[in-house]
Amino acid sequence: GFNPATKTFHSLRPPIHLPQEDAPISVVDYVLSIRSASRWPDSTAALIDSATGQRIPYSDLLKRHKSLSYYLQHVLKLSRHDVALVICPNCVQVPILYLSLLSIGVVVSPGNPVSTGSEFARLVELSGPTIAFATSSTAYKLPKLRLGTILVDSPEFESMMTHTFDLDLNLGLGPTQPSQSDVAAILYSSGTTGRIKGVMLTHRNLIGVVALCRSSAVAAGERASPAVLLYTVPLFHVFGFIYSLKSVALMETVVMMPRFGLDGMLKAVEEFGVTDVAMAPPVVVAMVKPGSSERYDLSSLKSLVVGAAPLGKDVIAAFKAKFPAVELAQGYGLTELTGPVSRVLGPKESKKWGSVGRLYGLLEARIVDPETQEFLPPGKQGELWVKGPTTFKGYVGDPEGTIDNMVINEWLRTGDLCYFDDQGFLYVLDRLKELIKYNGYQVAPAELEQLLQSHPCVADAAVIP
Ligand code: AYL
Repeated sequence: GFNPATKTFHSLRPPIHLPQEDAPISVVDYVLSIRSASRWPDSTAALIDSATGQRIPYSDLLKRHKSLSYYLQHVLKLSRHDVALVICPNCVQVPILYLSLLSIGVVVSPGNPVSTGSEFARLVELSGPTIAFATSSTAYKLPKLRLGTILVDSPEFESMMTHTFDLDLNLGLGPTQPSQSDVAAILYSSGTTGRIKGVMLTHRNLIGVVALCRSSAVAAGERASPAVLLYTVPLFHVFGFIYSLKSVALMETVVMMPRFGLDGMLKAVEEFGVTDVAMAPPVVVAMVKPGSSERYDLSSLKSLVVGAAPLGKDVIAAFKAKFPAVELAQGYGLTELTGPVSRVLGPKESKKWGSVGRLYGLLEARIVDPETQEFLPPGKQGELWVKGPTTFKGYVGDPEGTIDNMVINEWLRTGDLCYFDDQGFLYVLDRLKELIKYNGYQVAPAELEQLLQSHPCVADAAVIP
């Protein structure tokens, strides 16, 4: 709701309670504490590899996580504040690796596996990792690090996860126990100004985001069986990164696709009874093209969570016509806010076509006139500012002091042109910096892209000034 006195939009979702800020817990402690309250049995599949059909139940995931954490800490001697690069395509080993590194306070720094050698050199320069985890197809591009590179698709890694170290010793974490204010992850984003930046997220940020993901799962109601999620989003990007944590917290089954392709995705939906798919808009655009999906049985699908870029109204209309039983839930977020900011929740809200939904609990927002800096009421367009416990800690290095410009009195300037309607639904028009000036008018590239995408012969489109 909008408070006219403070000119602030408050979340209309139920309040969310976070652990005490000074409690010495990591995001993994938090995830596992939620998990243990779940009503699903530990035989539930945690991870399925869509290529090989390998299935790892939760009981096994926990054993692997414990074993790997022990190895990282006591054999490799990794400890709190060390940085580990993770350069892997989506695969079942990665979520287990994330949990293990995070639980011993090692900073996880995942990069895009298709980056070039010089791009990796830049990541290394930015975040100073001591070790890298990669696959045999990506390792050759990495510079040499102090502790080298470990291949997650090797038999050695498999035995690090499955070797029964004497876990009963219960050595405890000692000095490696992270505190919530520790940096947990460095994600890379080119942000609004082109050059790649390392976005530092703390355990507190990640705890906040897992809590808000859980709250929307609670609000959506209990399911008769565990959700089966397919990630088409990469695990190195904030969307996939936080999903890999929230899925464990909610005991979802995650179907991992190493290489994205539309047919592979649809086949996996049919084969594994996928209920939810996390994706970016181009996948929705591809799904609605005639002839793209008719050959598959997609009856298990309940919802698509679509975020990370604008989704055209025509695409939404075409999707609803073609898949009337599937909920199309748009979400909006950004790396600097640890991902999710708003989402559409449930069939009622999804009637608000084109909206990216309502603010998650824990968050407040303002719409600010870019010229006068005035705070605007519902219905008026301006830059979206957001405040909450998921605001990032800063950029690594940051010699230009970018964050001073971006976070003002705890309010994060998103750089997005948005408005709220009078029921608290958020609409994203475009990125302020990308607006095209044409004859003095502001033209949103997203609007032109949507028009082009609506043509049946156009697969996808990007518009630049
Ligand atoms: P970054 N509609 C329009 N633009 C969007 C949307 C959307 N639904 N979502 C993100 N953007 C744009 O850091 C917007 O300009 O994170 C925003 O500033 O790669 C920028 O993308 C941020 O890009 C979720 C839901 C994660 C969304 C995300 C988005 C992550 C994109 C988790 O649950």
